Amino acid sequence: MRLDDTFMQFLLNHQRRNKRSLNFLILMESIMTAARRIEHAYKSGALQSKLGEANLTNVQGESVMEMDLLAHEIVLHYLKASNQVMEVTSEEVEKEIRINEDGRYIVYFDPIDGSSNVKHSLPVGFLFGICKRDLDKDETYRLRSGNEYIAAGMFLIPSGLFTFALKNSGAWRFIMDETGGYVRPTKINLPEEKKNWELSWNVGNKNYYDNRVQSWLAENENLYNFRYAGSLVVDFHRLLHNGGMFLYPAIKNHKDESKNKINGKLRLLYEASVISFIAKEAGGFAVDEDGNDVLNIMPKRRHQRSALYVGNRELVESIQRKLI
Ligand code: AHM
Ligand code: MG
Repeated sequence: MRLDDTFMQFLLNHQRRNKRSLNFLILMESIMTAARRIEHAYKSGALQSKLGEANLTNVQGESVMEMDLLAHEIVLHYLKASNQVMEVTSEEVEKEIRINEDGRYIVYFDPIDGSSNVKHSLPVGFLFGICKRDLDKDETYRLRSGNEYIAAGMFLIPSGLFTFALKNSGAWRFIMDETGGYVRPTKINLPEEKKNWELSWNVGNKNYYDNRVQSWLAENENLYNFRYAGSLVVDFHRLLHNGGMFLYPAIKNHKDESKNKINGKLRLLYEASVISFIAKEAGGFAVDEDGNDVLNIMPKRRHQRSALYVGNRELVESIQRKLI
């Protein structure tokens, strides 16, 4: 019988080695439990007719799926139960949710990333970023930049894969075993070898990208394979294996003005910063529409959007030279 190392063993060793508290383990246990629950709900979603729309729109004016709401409730429930969390921000709720004034952590999450995949039972994600509250002074409840995250992760649902990054310590992949536990830590790095590099972007938007982006694409798009699943977690998961770049640029000059997204589509706190944090720990880099390092962006609004160019440093720096 093969007895694999579990996520909790991995984290316990990390905390001990770095002489850190065990509070973080309690927090992560609640996130792992939530992910297992979401996996189960998603796998049985079609049978239970839970993959439809909730007939609501969210804070961003986008239609909400039943699964978005269910996953949000699951994550919130387990975060509350952990007693470790001061405040959370969820994609599904406009304002912050205060949980425990004495909690050590702040959590930003998107309970279901890639909602348009839900009704087709295609893979989706669950993204989270974790910051520590101000412990040496009164907490000001300010929003944090990606550089202040201490950890971030993404679950690929329902494939049972989990990618987890720890500040200045690297990124790891875990797989779900037959008992539902996440096991077998494997260190991951974006491959430098260009053979399998891919570009990932919504080709349908190409004519509405800034000229600088269109010019970069004209020079580069034929050099690499193209893949796009419509879920950031799925697309970035492929990139972590194969290398390349994911881009969701600003959309300008659309014939239908309501389709313009001058700041891109992805949300900074629980999408762009989370993916950029994981990318950095896997040896990569991420910039926004002006070529700024995404991890340096100080959020002004909770659900602020950002364009995103993320992947192998060489490719991101190449487009950055056009953007700045
Ligand atoms: P969501 O949070 O509503 O699911 O939106 C985020 C998703 C990302 O996962 C994905 O990269 C992007 O939106 C796809 O957008 P588009 O359909 O415009 O290509
Ligand atoms: Mg979402």
